[in-house]
Amino acid sequence: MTSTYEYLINKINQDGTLHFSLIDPDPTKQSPSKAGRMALFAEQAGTDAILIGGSTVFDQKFVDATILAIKEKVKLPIIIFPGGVANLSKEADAILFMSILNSEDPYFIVGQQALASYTVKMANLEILSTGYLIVEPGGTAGWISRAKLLPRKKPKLTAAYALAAEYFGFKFIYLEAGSGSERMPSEIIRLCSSILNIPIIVGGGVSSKEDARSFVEAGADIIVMGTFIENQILKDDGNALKAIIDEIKESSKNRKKNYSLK
Ligand code: 1GP
Repeated sequence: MTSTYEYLINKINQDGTLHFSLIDPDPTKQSPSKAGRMALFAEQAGTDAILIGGSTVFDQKFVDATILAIKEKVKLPIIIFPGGVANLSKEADAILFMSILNSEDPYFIVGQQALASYTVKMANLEILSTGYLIVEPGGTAGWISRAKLLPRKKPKLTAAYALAAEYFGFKFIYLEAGSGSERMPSEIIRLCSSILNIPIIVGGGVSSKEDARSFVEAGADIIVMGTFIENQILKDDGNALKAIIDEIKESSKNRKKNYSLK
């Protein structure tokens, strides 16, 4: 059986930039069944994987219930994008096992990961090790994780952290501007893309075809959208999302990336 990692790398190499739909399992946002419908529309719109995560999840049972409801509706890989130790579930296919490399607090760099590691092992989740970098303005993720936010106007600083992360052996880099925030400057993505040999995930504030196209052109390998999906997808059955994903696929189809499996 193909691993989630192989699926992602092969798809990036063959198709170009991928799209991930982020669904927050926080029950104050939506019920599990509503999350299932959101995922179904996202799948029909052409998304490549479902991310499950949020900064304010405090009980694993919501994560389990949300994933089970989504699994009833879609065939896509379901990947945990943990906001903290409670954001785990054995029902997922894989987890972005992340270190927030520019946090000032070791708890967010390796502490909570160590505390969660036995649970992750027992859950038999596939590990997608990810160096997570939070750039200004950083949003809730930046505030909670005590990040020393990377400056928007100094791309070289983010790129230096990203390169160090690759040298440490992380399989992915996640450039985060903060959910619902001003989106990542293209210059940062461009510089990282020019020096890294691992895929770049970018998220925060993507809400239009123009945003998506500029990220593709800068070299993003995976574009994550959460807030837009949360606000829009049940209103138009995923039509607006489909237009953005079509733009991603169209603008990245001729680019050539050839990542090797690590
Ligand atoms: C959050 O980058 C993601 O980590 C998604 O951000 O909610 O702004 O799409 P948005």
